[in-house]
Amino acid sequence: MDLDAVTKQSVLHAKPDGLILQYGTAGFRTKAEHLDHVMFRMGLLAVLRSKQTKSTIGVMVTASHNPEEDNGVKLVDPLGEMLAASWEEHATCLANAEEQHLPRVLVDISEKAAVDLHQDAFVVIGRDTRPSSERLSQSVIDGVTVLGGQFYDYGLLTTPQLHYMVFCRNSNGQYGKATVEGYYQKLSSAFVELTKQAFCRGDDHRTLKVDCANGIGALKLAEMKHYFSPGLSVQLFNDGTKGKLNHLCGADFVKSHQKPPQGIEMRANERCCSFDGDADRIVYYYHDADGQFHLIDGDKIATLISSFLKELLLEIGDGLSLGVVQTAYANGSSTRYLEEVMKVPVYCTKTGVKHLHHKAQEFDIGVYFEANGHGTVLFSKAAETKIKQLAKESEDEKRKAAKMLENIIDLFNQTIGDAISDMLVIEAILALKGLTVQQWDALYTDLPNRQLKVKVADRQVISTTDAERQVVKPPGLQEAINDLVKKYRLSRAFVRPSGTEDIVRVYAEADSQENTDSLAYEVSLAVFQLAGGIGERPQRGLIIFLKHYQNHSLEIALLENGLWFSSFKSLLGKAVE
Ligand code: 16G
Ligand code: MG
Repeated sequence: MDLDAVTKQSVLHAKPDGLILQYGTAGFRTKAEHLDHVMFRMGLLAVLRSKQTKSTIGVMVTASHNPEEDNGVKLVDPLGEMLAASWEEHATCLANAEEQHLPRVLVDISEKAAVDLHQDAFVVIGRDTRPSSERLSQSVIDGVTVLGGQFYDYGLLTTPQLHYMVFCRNSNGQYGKATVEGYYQKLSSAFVELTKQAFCRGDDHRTLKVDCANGIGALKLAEMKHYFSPGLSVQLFNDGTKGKLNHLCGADFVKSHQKPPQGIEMRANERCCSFDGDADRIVYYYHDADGQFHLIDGDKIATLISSFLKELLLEIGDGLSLGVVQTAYANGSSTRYLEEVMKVPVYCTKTGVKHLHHKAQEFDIGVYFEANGHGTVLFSKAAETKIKQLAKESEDEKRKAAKMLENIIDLFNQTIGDAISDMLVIEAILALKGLTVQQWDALYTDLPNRQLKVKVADRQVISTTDAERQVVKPPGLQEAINDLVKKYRLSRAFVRPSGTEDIVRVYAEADSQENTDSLAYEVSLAVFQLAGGIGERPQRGLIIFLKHYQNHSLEIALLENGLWFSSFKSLLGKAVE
């Protein structure tokens, strides 16, 4: 390591005094103007990780669904997975080292992680469409080159595409060709093969409206759509030509506000979906004939996919295990449906893709989805081999099912949740099963739920256990939550410190929206009182304004904890007309 060269270069990417950042759930994320030194240092770290693993490492510059002014960075490990936890600590140390300590921290990491400094290093880089991303990815490149690493800059990519590239390179092309073209071809040919029978029938499942959050998903889907048309024709909205990234659109907006994005033309019963800013999340939705909005989130996506896979597994009859992994945010109705109706084992992990991903690896076939629409399906090597063999050797029906599974394996991006890949899987299943979006939605009815945020002086005073469903500290908070939950039917509530924002998140569900909102409010208040709340105390929902809405009903918007949430249409309905 030429530490003098590092010191010289680092001055050009100086760390602002006193700035402390943490490699969180999805890497570093903050205002773009504070990230130059972090990018340079993540270039350095990627070289060390590459030398240590003797593999290609990825660096993605993105802040996903955050506002356009933010940015972020995360490292991708050799199998296309998120960076190993022990290296997250190294990342945090390196990012926070004062200028003069940088060489020592680099040496420390190399020693602790037993990095062979003579080994070659190769790093691949991708970035989203934020105005700051190009400059910041150049800082990553500066870090890589000053430590003598080789690199390939893919330029604009979705996050899942970068994960795919890393795995392709480290599997010597076995997973696919490490080019954007290779990605389009792999997914599209699996989709076309899988849907052959359905699309011959000429049903009307063929158009889908996609809200691209004014992000990278729009560019990539526009390039890719010719590969899978005419089987499926996608119509892009919020493609970045006019609007601002993630502003009033995208999967995160739709999920958290439970309403459609701006900038999309929805007709009754039309199937629509939204990607987030870096295209690793997807949610579906539609308006019914009465103008009511229906959200189909990650839980329902997991249910659709698991039931399809379970049917195919029964047909091939080979005893392969199927498991579903969720987080505490999964709607109680989805868990009940999966366990009691579908008889599929369900597991709960902490929030964050890496936790779900690792749990899902324990099954022959592991389906994982967060309610927010992030997820994929993992197939073990043994399952893949078995399925491939059955697709060649077995008889008729069995072979047909095995062939479908074979194509599904190729259609999923197994490195990480991928909005484009998930969209194609969902479209294929709906077409093959002849299901409308309403029929899919009707699998079960979501319990009313509410998420709130509480500001506290230090969110780390809250620690949790049992996959974030129980509070351990501060004392008395869990008991208070238990007492509040007991007051309502079908109720559940939990709180956890956010990994991406300086707040505590509160989740509640119960038998009615009114009860859910009361429970969420009461739990917020308990957090405020017992965990050092700051600023304004949580307030019960206030009716802020009433206005006429389509077909003479009323829209009532509520403000709670300073946050706008939900519009209840027809709440007063005809009574006021
Ligand atoms: C990150 C995670 C996402 C998680 C979210 C939780 C990845 C790639 N992304 O966006 O999975 O749901 O954080 O945010 O891991 P929170 O901790 O602020 O609730
Ligand atoms: Mg994202």
